[in-house]
Amino acid sequence: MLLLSLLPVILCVVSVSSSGSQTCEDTLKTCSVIACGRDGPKGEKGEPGQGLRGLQGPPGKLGPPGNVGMPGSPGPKGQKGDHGDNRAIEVKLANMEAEIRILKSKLEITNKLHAFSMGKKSGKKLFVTNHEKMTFSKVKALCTELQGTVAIPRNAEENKAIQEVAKGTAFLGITDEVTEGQFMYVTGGRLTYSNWKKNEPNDYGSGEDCVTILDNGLWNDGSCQSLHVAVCEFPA
Ligand code: MAN
Ligand code: CA
Ligand code: CA
Repeated sequence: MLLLSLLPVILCVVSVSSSGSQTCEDTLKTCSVIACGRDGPKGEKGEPGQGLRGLQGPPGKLGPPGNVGMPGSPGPKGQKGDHGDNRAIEVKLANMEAEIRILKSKLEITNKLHAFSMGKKSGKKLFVTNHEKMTFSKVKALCTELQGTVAIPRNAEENKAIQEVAKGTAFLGITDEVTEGQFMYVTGGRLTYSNWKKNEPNDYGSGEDCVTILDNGLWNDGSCQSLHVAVCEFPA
């Protein structure tokens, strides 16, 4: 029926050829009726149409969280913190102070007991010996180490005390080493008391510059290199 209605129109017959320049579309411009051959290759996608755009749809669903990023650069230095807790050290200090108080009172008792055992009398100097015999310089060094001095009798009472402690010839803290014939205390000063034996001091032989107390309590000048009992004195 359609074919019959088109009959009066000029019939164009186009043979399709791949090499021919005239296409079926070109022919369409000049012929009202076309009888094309086999289908040509598919044309390129056309431009979007000019129709009205639909409204924008709702936002999609939230995507999955991304990977953990790299660590950032260090922040600025903070302010200085508070002082630490000193309570532990304060407790330790209090304990140590309590311990020192206990030790002090124990030492006081120990010192009293020691003085008592040494025959110490209140207000009197203490004379002590280990009964060892040695040169005068050794006696000086020993007494100094014990924070004492070589025994010096300043009166008859002290002379007797030293005599009783020594129980033999002992060095006294007196010499004429500086000026011959001028006896001085090792602690300084000239003699204020003496108890020389008859005919002493005589600076016998090649010289005698040290002073000894004999077992009878009398004094003799003797060699500082001789060995005699060491007696030290400690203040009253
Ligand atoms: C005698 C006396 C003393 C002297 C001694 C030395 O006892 O001459 O004066 O100091 O000998 O050993
Ligand atoms: Ca002398
Ligand atoms: Ca002498």
